[in-house]
Amino acid sequence: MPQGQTQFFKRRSDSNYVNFTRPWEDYKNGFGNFSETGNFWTGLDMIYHVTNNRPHSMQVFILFKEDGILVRRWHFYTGFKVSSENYGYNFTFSSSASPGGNKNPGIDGMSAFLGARFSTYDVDNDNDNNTNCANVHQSGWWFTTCDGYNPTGQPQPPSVQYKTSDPTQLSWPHSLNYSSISFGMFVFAEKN
Ligand SMILES: [Ca+2]
Repeated sequence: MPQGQTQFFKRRSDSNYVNFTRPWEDYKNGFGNFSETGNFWTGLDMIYHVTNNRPHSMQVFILFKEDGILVRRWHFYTGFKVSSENYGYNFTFSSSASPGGNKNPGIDGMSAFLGARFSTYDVDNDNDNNTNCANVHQSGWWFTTCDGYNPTGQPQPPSVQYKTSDPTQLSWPHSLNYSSISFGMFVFAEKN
């Protein structure tokens, strides 16, 4: 891993199952298997400190199975910063872009969550007054409404090609509505 790079989180379907239906304290402090291939969440406090210490960019990667072929797609965010717990760990960024080079472009899914406070099943900060969307999605995220995407949700096995209406399913926007097999984020220090 290049210097100054921090894995934020990764969720993938494999036998190394890690539960993401977790309380606030776990999303704050981190959990899971931090090996190279693991399922883990680094912790919002850590990402807050890292991204406020110096400017960072953030990369999202999503693995889809598209007509039988595994395709990893990317989207990039510059000036990515997570606020402290007092502000619900809401995040900002200065710009977003598709990757250059040989990386496949992915759709910007983060803008929909801009300004939202983080939510878990025991801390409801979403915009739905009647429902805890983290409970509906069985995960933790900067949820706004309960019918949106669920990046920390349950990954689908490669045999499931298209996204269903199951709100617990890992999901990220795709123009052809493919289901997500794996999702991850990492942050890295920007060059001065
Ligand atoms: Ca709610």
